[in-house]
Amino acid sequence: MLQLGIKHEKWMLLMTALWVAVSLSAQREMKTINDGWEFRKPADTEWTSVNIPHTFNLDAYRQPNYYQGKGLYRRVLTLPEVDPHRRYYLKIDAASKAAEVTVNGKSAGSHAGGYTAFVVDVTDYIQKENIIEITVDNGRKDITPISADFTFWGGIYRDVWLVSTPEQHFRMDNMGSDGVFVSTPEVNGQRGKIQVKGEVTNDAETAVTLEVQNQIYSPQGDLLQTRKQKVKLKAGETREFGYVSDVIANPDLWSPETPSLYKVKTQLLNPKTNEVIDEKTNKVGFRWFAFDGNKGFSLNGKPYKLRGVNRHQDQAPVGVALDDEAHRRDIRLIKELGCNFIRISHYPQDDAIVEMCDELGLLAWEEIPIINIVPDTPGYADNCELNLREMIRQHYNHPSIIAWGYMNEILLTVPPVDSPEWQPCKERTVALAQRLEAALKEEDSSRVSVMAFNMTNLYNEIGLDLEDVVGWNLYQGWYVDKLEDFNKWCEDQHRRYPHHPMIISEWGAGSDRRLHTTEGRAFDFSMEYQQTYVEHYLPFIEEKEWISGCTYWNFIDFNVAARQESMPRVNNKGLFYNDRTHKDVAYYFKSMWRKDIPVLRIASRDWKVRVGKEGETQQIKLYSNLPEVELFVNGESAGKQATDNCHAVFNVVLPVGTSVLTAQGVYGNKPVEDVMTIDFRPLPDLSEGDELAINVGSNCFFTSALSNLTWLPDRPYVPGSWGYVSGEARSTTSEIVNTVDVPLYQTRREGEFTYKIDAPDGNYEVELLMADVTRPAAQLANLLGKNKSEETAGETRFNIVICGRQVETNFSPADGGRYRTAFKRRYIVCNEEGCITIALEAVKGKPFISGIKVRKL
Ligand code: GCB
Ligand code: CA
Repeated sequence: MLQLGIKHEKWMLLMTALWVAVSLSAQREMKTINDGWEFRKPADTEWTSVNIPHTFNLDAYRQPNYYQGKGLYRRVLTLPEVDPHRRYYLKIDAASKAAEVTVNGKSAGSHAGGYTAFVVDVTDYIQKENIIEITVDNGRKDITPISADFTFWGGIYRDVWLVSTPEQHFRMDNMGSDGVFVSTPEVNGQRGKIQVKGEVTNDAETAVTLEVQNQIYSPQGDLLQTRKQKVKLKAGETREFGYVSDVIANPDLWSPETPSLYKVKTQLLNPKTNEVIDEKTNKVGFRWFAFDGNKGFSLNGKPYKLRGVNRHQDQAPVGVALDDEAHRRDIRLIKELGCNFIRISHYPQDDAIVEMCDELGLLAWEEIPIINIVPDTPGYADNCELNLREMIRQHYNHPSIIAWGYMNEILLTVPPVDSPEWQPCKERTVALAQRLEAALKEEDSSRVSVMAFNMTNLYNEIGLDLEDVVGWNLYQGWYVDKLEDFNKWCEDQHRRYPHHPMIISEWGAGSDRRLHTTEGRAFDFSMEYQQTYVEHYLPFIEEKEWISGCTYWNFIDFNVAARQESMPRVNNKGLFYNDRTHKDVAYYFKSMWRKDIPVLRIASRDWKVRVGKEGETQQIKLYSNLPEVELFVNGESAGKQATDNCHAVFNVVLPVGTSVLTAQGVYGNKPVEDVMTIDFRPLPDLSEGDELAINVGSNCFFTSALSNLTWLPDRPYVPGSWGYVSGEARSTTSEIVNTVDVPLYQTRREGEFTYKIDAPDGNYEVELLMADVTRPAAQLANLLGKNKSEETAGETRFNIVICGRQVETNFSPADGGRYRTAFKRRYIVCNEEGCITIALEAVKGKPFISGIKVRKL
């Protein structure tokens, strides 16, 4: 029996004392309440069951004008009891772009900003049975971003926490932060000190005296120092505390190579019982850094090149509703590439991201999304400042962060400088920059401020060069100019502004796995041009010590509902596909940036079906960090080559059929190998029933993901073969609808021309592909006018004559308003001349064709 040996009253007393002790010492409790929510849009009558993270914008995968407006969430929350001596909070890690929270029908709080966390004190509203309602709105124009090259996903797409604390606790209403801030006011190779600052709140109706205890642990887990301080709090009072540790001698320094983390445990204690009332543990890295206009970046006193990528946060099919493990997976991938740096672009991201940066060792630039233009909208600037301060307070304790950013390409869509709207716009922009720069420094003088410029010197001329470090977003050889103009731009800026440290914060080229070529060009979206582009930029960045470093644009192919190009709704400049599989160029970066492991990769990995003349050589590129590589085709050596700029190109003849390509090299004394198979197919033989498919107007092979048929690049006619006679190759970036083979229709030949295909006499099926793009769709400003050249005046009408028979008369591909709409027509024709001729005769405008397919019957 329980009472055995104890008198009943005594036992009761003991139990009561125990219960009191337990209830007083019960610390902060945190749990997610991500499950069991319901969602609807205002216009919906039905609620649907959802889990958080959630976004209501999966429509951004299907259409440019995705839903921007309100989204309603609700959930029942049942508590076993409500303790009158505890405080209750909801912590929402992100709700885009704004949120209003009600508990049991009463308004409990609201928030402006879609990328930072916020805490709502619900103590006054909470009961055992509750209905929590959160209304979000991603359509607000007073909250940044309002214009940018990514989708403004709406929803509660990061965790929702229920937090409860005793009546005394670290401050809970400090902009979504933990209320405890750690830093290293002194740090060098010999000495380091840790500072802890914070605030304690007493929500009780009586005064209390408490203790704040700070304990420092080494990276190995040994307790190094303990310090206690008394805090006296009146009823309802919030008070600061602060302390600087004793010297830690010869601290283990934090760096990407050695991400050593000390730990500071900050506890709120009941001085009488020593019980823990509240507790926060933060990780601290001892590191220091500097940026210099001439010498570049240095870490812990040594020159250090920043090597990184920009990271967007979406992944199909869930948009931005990613679980923490997906975020952590990304940081692992980035680290594995050899990066030591990341630009968390263009907005604050999940805590899981920054935590992983601390732990795996990635220096970080984090920013708020003020992009393209500063609007003249009431409240906008205030919200920007709020979001900046929130970001800094929420991620202040992360040693990985070295830079805070607040504007990206803020002059991209401003009115022309000679228009009357320019002056007020300029003043507004500069004023906001000055305001944010001051707020940033007030919040955190231990990090640098950054801003990303695009390709104009206007930034320097109007006073937007106020930040510590400038990020240049440069796309020469893509949106504008030639590859070499990138070098010129950097050199010119360095010459004119030698004291302004510089990071190449964006540079990139798009690529589409269906497009391949041996003559890559800007905007052909071939995998090969992306290779050429990065191979040009990176050595220059590496070589110039005055370039502090770079972040490639972008880590992944990411969703932009309004983007068109070869993969509508995708910005395909990624080093990785959106599903996080590597593109070829990822191996180039890895070869350049990792020397601790062997890297060897046969490139153009997606080009698995190659079509060509038998006996014709094929280019095979290897990416590698090895000095020498060898390629074997079906076991036979195609020679050894020294690598240059981390690659080597072999010209090999592939036999018809499947070939095994083996790349080999030696790392240390370990053999390294990479293998792929290529299916080589001879040019189609019409007499054998093959289909001849031509990607008219394009330099690229296009392999349809549906049929696997390869469309061959366009070429001039030579007897015994096929090709065009005259005409002009043209292309568009406009989206083409009613097809998945978009790139086929985005390139065309235009003018009065003839296509000739030498072929044995007989009956043929000739298919013509077309899409009228004379009225291009409105495009993103980021394309910098790349679509302007598309416009041709008026309507297009022409006749089509195949093998002497007029198959279309006064024909208009846009009939019925079919602009930017793919279609194909098949004609049965009889070839009696040993050559199929397709002739276009203009009636009005310029005739054109986008693709031709021929099959013998
Ligand atoms: C930029 C923007 C970025 C775009 C990128 C592009 O300069 O900062 O948001 O996605 O260019 O790909 O056009
Ligand atoms: Ca084409």
